[in-house]
Amino acid sequence: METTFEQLEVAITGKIGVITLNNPSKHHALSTALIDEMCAALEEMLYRQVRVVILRAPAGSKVFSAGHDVRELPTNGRDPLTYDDPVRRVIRMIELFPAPVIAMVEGTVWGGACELVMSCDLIVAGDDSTFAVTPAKLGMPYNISGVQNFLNTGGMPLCKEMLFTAQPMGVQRLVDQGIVSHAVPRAELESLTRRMAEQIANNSPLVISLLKEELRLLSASHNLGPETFERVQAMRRLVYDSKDYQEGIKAFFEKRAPQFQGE
Ligand code: YXS
Repeated sequence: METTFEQLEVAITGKIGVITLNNPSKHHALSTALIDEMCAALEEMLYRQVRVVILRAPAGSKVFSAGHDVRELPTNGRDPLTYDDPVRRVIRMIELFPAPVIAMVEGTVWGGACELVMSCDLIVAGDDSTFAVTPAKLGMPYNISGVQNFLNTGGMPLCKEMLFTAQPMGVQRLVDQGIVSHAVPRAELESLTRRMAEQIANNSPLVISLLKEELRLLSASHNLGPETFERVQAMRRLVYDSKDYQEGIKAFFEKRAPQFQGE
């Protein structure tokens, strides 16, 4: 393989590609550098015509990914989650990737990493994994396509509970909602994922690619008019211009609970 990766391990064996997050000192936070590498790895896999991609953290990880790299979030009144945000870029790439991407989750998943995992086609997880969707804890004006992604994966009540409480949720709740396909002891996770990947890889790649696109189009078919979109953008702007947003980021770095005033 020609591309070199520093924040990932990338392997292609036969028809199966594996991307392993590899920045443990920052708990695999989704920095621009890491996401750029993920996009490059997916490009390579597209070129090599892999039929399934497995996205994982190193075996035994305590944290699957800590989410957006908080150090890269702007605090100068600019929108922190624009269309070109790195996490959004890779999520679009996964959605459009013409073969299934399986998220194999070990450990805790935070913030933007939850959306990344949920944008994968299938999720299998260790039975001790947890998922925390954190914008309300960080004062973050989450964007409408991201919220739609959460909603598309699970039911409205669970989606609201995750978004409003921002607390880690045990994987079994997500299995019950059909968001996670299987939660198994960590020792069984890799063999289960491999088995599933091989079953997919042996099927017709053309049909799977067609089904994936059909499902994507059907699940994204909630059109918003320009006026509604602009109204939501105005609400988001109020959030990223707020003192609470500054407080959320400040509290993160000071390792304390944020004190939100609603202004
Ligand atoms: O102090 P050093 O330099 O060693 O760095 C520490 C942490 O600052 C760093 N780190 C991060 N750096 C950037 N972005 C992050 N998201 C991030 N998370 C961690 O990694 C080093 C080790 O972290 P430390 O000491 O806290 O480790 P720990 O084992 O005590 O705790 C592990 C975690 C995962 C429980 C803890 O690091 C944590 O709570 N991380 C933040 C999780 C989180 O709230 N993520 C959401 C990020 S914002 C986001 O994704 C969205 C935009 S949103 O929230 O809207 O969905």
